[in-house]
Amino acid sequence: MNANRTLKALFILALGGSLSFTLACNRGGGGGEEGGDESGEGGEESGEGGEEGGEEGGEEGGEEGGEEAAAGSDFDPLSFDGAVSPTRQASELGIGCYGNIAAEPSFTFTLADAMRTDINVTDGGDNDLVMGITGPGGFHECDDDGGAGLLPRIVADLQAGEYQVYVGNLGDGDITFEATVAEGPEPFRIEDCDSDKTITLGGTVTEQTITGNLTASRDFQSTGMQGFGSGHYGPAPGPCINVTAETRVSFEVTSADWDTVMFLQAGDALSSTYDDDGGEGLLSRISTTLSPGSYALHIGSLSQGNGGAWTLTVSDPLAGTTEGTLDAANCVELAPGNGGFVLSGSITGANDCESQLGFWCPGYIEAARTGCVNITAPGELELEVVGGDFDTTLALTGNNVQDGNDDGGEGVLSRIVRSGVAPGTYDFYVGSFGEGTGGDIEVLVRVNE
Ligand SMILES: [Ca+2]
Ligand SMILES: [Ca+2]
Ligand SMILES: [Ca+2]
Repeated sequence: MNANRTLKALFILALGGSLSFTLACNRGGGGGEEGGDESGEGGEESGEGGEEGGEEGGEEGGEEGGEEAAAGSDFDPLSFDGAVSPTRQASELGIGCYGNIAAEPSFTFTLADAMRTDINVTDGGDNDLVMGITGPGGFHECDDDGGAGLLPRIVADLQAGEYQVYVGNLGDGDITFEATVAEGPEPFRIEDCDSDKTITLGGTVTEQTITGNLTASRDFQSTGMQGFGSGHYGPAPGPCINVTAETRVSFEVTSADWDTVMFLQAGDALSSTYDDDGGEGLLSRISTTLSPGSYALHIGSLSQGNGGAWTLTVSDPLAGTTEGTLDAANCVELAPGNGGFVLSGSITGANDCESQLGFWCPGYIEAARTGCVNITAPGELELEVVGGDFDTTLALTGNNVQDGNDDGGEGVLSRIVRSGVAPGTYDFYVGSFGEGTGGDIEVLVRVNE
């Protein structure tokens, strides 16, 4: 039973907020954790784990409040059950929390060490349960339907400390529940990528499409990089990417009927890239320059429970373009399918963009436009800073269009894509996020069908 790793998990059974029982639970052994009960006022549990252990029958070695669970692969799942009479909105816990919960936590648990934690709740019935968890440092996370059916599930990388779990009802009726707290699934490993979908890049890119299927993204699989690559990924790994020479490449989800996210996993978080809506609508796109090495690409869902068929287009983002020079005095003529241009020049950001142009745009720009495009037929206008070693910004104006962007391109570079752009003349301004800074830039201008 490993008493030296006993978790003191206090369990609050709140009935109408006026009566509660505090139960001590042991980790280990599975099932039957609930010891005797003691009545008390709600809210006393915080920070007082295990006091008056003598009253908590049925537990072993649980008297020492300081005992906590050990993290690691030998973590034994914890079980809880209870009832909740919702009295307040879960939104009081923080952003992203829905439904109704009780005043007090449904149960609490303490982690001795950081651990990827998997919390599941069920009522064995038809209620649309929700769950929220709060913890050290103002941590909170909530879920509605991340588990099976309408049940919530939270998988999170939790640091050591005490956590309060609130089980609730998306509606407002009383509920009973059973819950488990276990070690979460392993993070993605690059070497587990889908070798049947290997993308090999050797300096140049031949356009290709790859199809796949995100099955049941409610089977949440964290990317394993906390606060990074957020989303809900399926149990199946994404394509392998094998880079043999530095390559500029674009990965774009060109077909999916849900709000995709995409995570390009490199060996560490700094080298990895995440995108939500860089593609068309809510679809994802990552345009980047990859150094030789192994990568994995994960296509997931921003929301839990979504999924289905996806199509990924892999291409050279600059394919078919013609090199040119940025010229504020003359407009570049663009038509759908003419390939577009990569224009070179330099800027120094002096004037606040929003003040100068009169609409929202980030950073600092020059008094004169950086360049201009004359579109001769309707299409999708693509404007992207594809070269620059500083934090660029971008503004587009003309013909009833006003748009700004900071980091829509690669890294801190900028990108604006607008579909259904009418023929006419448009000015663009490349700026610098920092006042008075700048440097050499390359700007892609293109109109797509
Ligand atoms: Ca739910
Ligand atoms: Ca998205
Ligand atoms: Ca930027």
